[in-house]
Amino acid sequence: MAAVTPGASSRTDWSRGEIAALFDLPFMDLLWRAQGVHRAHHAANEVQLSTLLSIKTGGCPEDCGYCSQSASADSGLPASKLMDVEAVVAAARAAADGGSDRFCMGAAWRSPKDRDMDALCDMVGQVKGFGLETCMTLGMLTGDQARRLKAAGLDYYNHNLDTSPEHYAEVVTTRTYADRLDTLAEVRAAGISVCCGGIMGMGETRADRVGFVHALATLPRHPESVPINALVPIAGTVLGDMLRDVPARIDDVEFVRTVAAARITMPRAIVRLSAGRESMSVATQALCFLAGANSIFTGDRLLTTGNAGDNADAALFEALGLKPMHSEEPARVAAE
Ligand code: SAM
Ligand code: DTB
Ligand code: SF4
Repeated sequence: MAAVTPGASSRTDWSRGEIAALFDLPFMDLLWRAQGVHRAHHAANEVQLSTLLSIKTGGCPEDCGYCSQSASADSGLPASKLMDVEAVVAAARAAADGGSDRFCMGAAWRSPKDRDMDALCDMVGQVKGFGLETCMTLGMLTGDQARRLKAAGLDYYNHNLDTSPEHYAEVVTTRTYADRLDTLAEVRAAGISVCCGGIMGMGETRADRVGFVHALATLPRHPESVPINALVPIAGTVLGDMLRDVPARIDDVEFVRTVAAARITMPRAIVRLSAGRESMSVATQALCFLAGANSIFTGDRLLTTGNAGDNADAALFEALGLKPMHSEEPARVAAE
């Protein structure tokens, strides 16, 4: 593991102009710089492995334009209730047996109900028992809910800003950027590590991608995990339908530039190459790793859509000489 400079703290005063200048660099210069930052803070060829499970699927009252699980989407996805604790624990055991480090449980809620908290805390406690790191993404949290999850042993909370503040209202109207920032602050205050990123390819401009990276890199403290998703266009969702007749997939080079900008501005974060890998070539994924991505979701399923799958990932790791990271993030966070 590459050493982290003791006492060094990451800059949180990036300007939009500085980040725009990173995006504007010649591609090779940008990758060279990103790889240098990466090697100064992380092991060069190690990739962290996370596994997702949708513990409560569909019927969500929010109107996120990308999401199959919104009740306002016409994606044909039936709504289900919160899974039983035993079924979640069985899936976590399988993830641990498969070599995953972190188990991320996602629920299609605007926010959890207080009556669900006991079951959620039970899940966290039991999943930790397999030696897995725990992550949840449940929508907005109150401070009290965040503290309860922390007490149960929750390591990470995923809550994405998704795009720039300016573009946000084009994507979701049932909540605001400020709502997202409020939950992120509650998660931080509770002492849970933050996982926060976004989706590229939602019709945003370069300036929006700059604004998105700026929003993350100027949080009071950088997220420990930054998932960068490429939009998975899903029929029946606002964005899936709107982008059907245009080149929906974000340009590969622009996607890699976004990963590199995240790496350079948030040097200690684990940057996750998240949704969208299934339709990405090995070469593009390799460029993302070169640009500083060092985490993926494993398995053949994300929440409701397909993922590259273990066989494809074994071949990817073999081809690129990558090996799984056994995460030391909590120790590093504590040492800061
Ligand atoms: N309901 C919770 C929330 O929104 O915070 C958690 C679940 S939500 C599905 C988690 C994240 O998945 C979203 O914030 C979004 O960034 C990502 N996501 C959802 N649908 C996606 C899609 N079609 N393509 C890419 N990323 C997607
Ligand atoms: C994140 O940024 N990506 C993951 C995780 N956080 C929860 C979710 C991706 C979902 C992709 C679409 C789906 O499978 O429904
Ligand atoms: Fe609901 Fe989350 Fe999907 Fe938005 S992204 S509709 S909040 S499940």
